[in-house]
Amino acid sequence: MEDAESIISIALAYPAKMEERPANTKENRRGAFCRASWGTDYHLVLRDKLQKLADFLIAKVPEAKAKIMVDTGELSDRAVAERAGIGWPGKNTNVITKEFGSYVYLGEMITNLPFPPDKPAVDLCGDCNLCVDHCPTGALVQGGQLNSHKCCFF
Ligand code: B12
Repeated sequence: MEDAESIISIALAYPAKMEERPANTKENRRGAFCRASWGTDYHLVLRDKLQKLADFLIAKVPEAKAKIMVDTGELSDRAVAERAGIGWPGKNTNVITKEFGSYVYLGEMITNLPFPPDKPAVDLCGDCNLCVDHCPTGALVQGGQLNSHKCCFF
């Protein structure tokens, strides 16, 4: 967007606890899916919310333009969220928010509207190293780096 003036950054928390966890028994084996994959695809949920926000902005300011991105856009969602004060870069390599930890999805909207910028968040991790110490595959190294060969993704 040639006349871009600001980026609106959003985070949406996802459920981190299952209310009724099925038991893993010999007769009924269950697998485990990462929390980020539970429920409706987050790309659709965040896009829908950002579209509602864009519609609202355009209703208020008819010349407003909006370009929405969730995960697969041109931008680094974390870099945007960190600069907007949504959270700080955690040692688990995710953006950590004060309210929901790192269990949030990120998305953003580039606009031609000049909004005043927010301040980056303060890093509250300090000496805490729990995520690095407890990563089941030992993929988190040196706080803020991920060894992709060890990540369960691969
Ligand atoms: C590639 C990718 C992956 C890869 C590689 C992940 C990795 N750790 O490198 C794989 C497939 C493994 C992956 C996995 C997951 N991902 Co992913 N992924 C992405 C994607 C598409 C690009 C990230 C990227 O490499 N960017 C390029 C690099 C250069 O930038 P960056 O990592 O964003 O870092 C910037 C800043 O954070 C900062 N920075 C980074 N590290 C550090 C360290 C320090 C010390 C400092 C000061 C700054 C700093 O500098 C960078 C440049 O400005 C983003 C979406 C997007 N478009 O951004 C989602 C994204 C990062 N993933 C996300 C999620 C939810 C996951 C999973 C939890 C999903 C799951 N199924 O479990 C896992 C988490 C694994 C993990 N611990 O990281 C979320 C993270 C949300 C959050 N709270 O931060 C994102 C933002 C998607 C979204 N829109 O919500 N992912």
